[in-house]
Amino acid sequence: SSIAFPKNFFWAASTAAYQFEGAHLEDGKTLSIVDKNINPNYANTSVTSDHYHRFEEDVALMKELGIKAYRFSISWPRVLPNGRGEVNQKGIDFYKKLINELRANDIEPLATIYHFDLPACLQEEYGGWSSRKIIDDFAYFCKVLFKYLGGQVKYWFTINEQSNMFLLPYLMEFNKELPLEKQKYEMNHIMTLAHAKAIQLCREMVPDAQIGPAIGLSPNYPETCRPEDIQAAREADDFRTYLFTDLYMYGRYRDNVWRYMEENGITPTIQEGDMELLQSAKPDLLGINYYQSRVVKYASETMGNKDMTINVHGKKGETEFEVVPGIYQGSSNPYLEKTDWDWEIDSIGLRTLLNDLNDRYQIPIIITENGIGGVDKLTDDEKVHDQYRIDYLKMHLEQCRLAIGDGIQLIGYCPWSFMDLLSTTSGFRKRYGFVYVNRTDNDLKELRRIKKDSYYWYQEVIRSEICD
Ligand code: BGP
Repeated sequence: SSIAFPKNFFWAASTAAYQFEGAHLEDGKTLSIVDKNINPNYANTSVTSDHYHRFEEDVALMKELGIKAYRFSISWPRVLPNGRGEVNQKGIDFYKKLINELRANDIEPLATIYHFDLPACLQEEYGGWSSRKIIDDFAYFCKVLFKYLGGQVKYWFTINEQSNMFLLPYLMEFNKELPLEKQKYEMNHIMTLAHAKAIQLCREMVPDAQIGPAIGLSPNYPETCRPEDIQAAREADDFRTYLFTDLYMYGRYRDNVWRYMEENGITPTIQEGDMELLQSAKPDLLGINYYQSRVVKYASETMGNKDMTINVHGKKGETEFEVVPGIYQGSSNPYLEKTDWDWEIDSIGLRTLLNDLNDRYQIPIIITENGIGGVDKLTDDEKVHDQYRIDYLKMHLEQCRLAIGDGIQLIGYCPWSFMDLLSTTSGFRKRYGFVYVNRTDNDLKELRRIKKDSYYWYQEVIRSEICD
């Protein structure tokens, strides 16, 4: 077809520190809240893929794969073991070496500043994201990164999936004594302020860099053409997408979301200067993590509020949907195939989402995550036949291409994940990588790297820039 991927498109791949590095207490690093709270039924964060010790071998595999850019995250407690104050030279050195290795191989580093791993000491000291004290500590962490790494890193992502931290409480620690909903909106406000500070600092310290959030988003479809369900789907977009993106892009709260918070007595505390700060920090680009779409229908006022229960065992049907009384409740899509973890496979939803965001914001977009988690098997002759992953990525890339034809300024695609790594909910049973890591939850084996079929497929896509 006549639609081509743009010149200098970032053919890339993604990882995150606590899921990939291991060495969770090495060379001065202290524990993060995810290190402590990870599901104890599966592998923990102590070794994961051992990237900390094998980064040179891993970058060589990236080079051979042909990726032009690599998205990784920087561990806050590795760089600042006390959350603030003295910089851990060995922590900074690790990232410097990694970045130099990437640059030496012509791979553009795309760095995420915060990917769920708050230093546990800050959680203990003042409750982490529930306190405005974190804004200064986060700003200090950003300053350290911009000072030591800003010369080499020109693409930054502030916070990964603020939207999901909000939806999936296992990524945050909440005070059990206080109402959960109230805490979520408060933390969301504080986190957005921290994100805005990071953008301000980046402008001052690394003026030639580009910076934005990485948001986990799904478009919401109505379950039926009942007008109540159509309205519910629009409001689900307001509560689960535009609440975050309007704050990032315009520094304002959606009226209907604000009204809901007022009616329920859960508005965040807004101090003088907050909204001005948010308005002054417009991102240069949006990072979008896309895995699936969602279906919703109207939920009556009398229903109880309910969080989503996610499937952690990989047995179909375990997911329980969210309920926001008077607004919407989640439902399942009978037209879509689902993964064993109940994630609904919908490549067209990605095109829909990209168009919705572009209509609203006209800003460059990069897909910071997209991929499929499943059980992979190593054959006796050392192969991994992950055709289901090739099928998934191929469909989604095709929709990216169509979205480019629609006029979306798509600048890159970072599948999740470059290599197998720890799934936060399901350990090493649920894999995402182009490269297999030879270990299980309980047996580290020798952690050898083995290229899957999808690795060779992606290599050819990057070489030809054709996605079939
Ligand atoms: C995103 C996270 C990633 C990654 C991915 C897959 O929400 O940003 O860190 O984990 O989802 O999720 P999971 O490993 O739970 O399947």
